[in-house]
Amino acid sequence: MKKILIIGAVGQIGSELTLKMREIYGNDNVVASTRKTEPTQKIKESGPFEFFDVMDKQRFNEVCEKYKIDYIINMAAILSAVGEKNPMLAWDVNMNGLINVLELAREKNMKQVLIPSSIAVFGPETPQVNTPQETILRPTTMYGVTKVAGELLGDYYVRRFGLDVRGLRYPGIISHETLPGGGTTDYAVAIYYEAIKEKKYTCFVKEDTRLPMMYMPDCLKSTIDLFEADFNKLKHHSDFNVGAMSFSVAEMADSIRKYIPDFEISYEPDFRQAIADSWPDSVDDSAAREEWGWSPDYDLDAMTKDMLEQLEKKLK
Ligand code: AKB
Repeated sequence: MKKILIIGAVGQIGSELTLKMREIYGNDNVVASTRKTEPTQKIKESGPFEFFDVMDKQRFNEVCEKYKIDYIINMAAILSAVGEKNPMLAWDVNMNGLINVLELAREKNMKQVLIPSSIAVFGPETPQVNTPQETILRPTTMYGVTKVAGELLGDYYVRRFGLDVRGLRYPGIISHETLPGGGTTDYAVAIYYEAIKEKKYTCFVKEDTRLPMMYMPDCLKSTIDLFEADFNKLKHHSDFNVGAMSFSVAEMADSIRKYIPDFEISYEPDFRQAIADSWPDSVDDSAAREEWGWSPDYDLDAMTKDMLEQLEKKLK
């Protein structure tokens, strides 16, 4: 049986991934960890949980020994907006944390490391529409710089040490369980919360800002499908484009108005506009489709319907 450690298990994706993987691989086989944020009762009660800082290699090693970990999923990261406020923190967590994960996995002959990347690897010189798998990677954020370096390091460990490292470039992820923290695409979550609470939302990017996005069920599916993929069939490793949908903020507002006709939106762009403008509108994910069968389930309207239904129950 696989023994899986999820680092960053209290964040937006980590919290849902932990519960989903416990369902699939057995509660005791999925260890959740975080640096200091208190986990939810669901995470604490459904399986093993450890507090540790990925920068503390000795303690990290102790946790891996204790549970005989042979698979690591590293969800810990400082995202784009917080990373621009504190670039050195982003470098420290995203790079020094990552190198500890890769080194420990190499030293302990682990079976697999999965490290998410992001559309933040792209920059203003990258083709914006249907962005190819292989293209110009010149990001303008520290988060993007660390994600490009992470992809290169992951592929280096595959080539140089034969370690099985995998990663996918997440678009903006939309979900209703745990709020995202510090990203540029956070508006695409906040808009639904505010639609239910206030029937209005002031967006920090302009109405025609269009980005690739994905609903959480597809995010979990893509992560677990890549985790399960046959290594011998992979031609790429740490950098798979994964697409699901692509829409502007105005199109999101129209989709919400199908369910909340008097929803109002206004715009006050801030520093995150420049970050959003440097990222693609949509991505070409044919490598993920060919190499491990990627195919998303949700489009904008299906996601809007489900988000509003779930948040209605949660917030009212
Ligand atoms: C962010 O906005 O920083 C993240 C991402 C696209 O990786 N959600």
